[in-house]
Amino acid sequence: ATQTLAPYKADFLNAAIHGGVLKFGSFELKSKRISPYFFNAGNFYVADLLEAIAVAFAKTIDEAQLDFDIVFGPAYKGIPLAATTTLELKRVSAEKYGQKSYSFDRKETKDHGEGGNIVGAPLKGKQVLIVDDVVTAGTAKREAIEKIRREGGVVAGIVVALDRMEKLTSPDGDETKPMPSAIGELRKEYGIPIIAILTLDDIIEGLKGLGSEDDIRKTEEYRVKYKATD
Ligand code: OMP
Repeated sequence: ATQTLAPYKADFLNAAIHGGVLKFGSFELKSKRISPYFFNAGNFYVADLLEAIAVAFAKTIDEAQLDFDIVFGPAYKGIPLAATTTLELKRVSAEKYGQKSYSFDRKETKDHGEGGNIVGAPLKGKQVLIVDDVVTAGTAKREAIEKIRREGGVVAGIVVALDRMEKLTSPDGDETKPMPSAIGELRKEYGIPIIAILTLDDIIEGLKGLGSEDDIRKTEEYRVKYKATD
């Protein structure tokens, strides 16, 4: 399939590759799978790159027409994403987004001063949109959802920079078995929209012309091995 990427996705992919956020080589994931590529959102610390990711998140959120009050970034990597995306959304449309807020969680409970587990907009009774880096198994997203619910917020959806499109590991550990996707299970379990700026399919598509033959081949092989059935 020769589907060309939307310009803002291609721009984002370009920025991620040139900024060293998307790397090729051999990386062990949290899941222990060995991946030929790795996306490190912690490397978005140069102003141009920070702008590129905020623009891509804002565009993705605006196009999906998601209804929300607060952009929530799980600590730590989600924090600058939430703040910059909220600001960029206002640039997209001050009318639609000028009154939106952002917030994030503390990793440790603060018991002095103002206290509480949330910094930024209080979540109680609000529609909360989670922004985060990568979905592989979805464990980190589950934790964020539970945290928001404990604070009385309603999770309106999740937007991530990258959906790796990976299947869950079969209960018997056999990685050759077809399995549904981590992201699909999250969608079903919580009944919320989960969208990504880029998917693994987008990366492979966008890499043609950008990446080395060897990186593309290895990434395609990885996709065959770990892609989910849905
Ligand atoms: P879960 O999908 O909730 O398991 O979270 C995936 C996490 O893995 C991310 O939040 C990262 O900490 C890390 N990760 C990346 O950052 N980039 C990748 O390309 C792959 C992973 C990963 O280990 O799967």
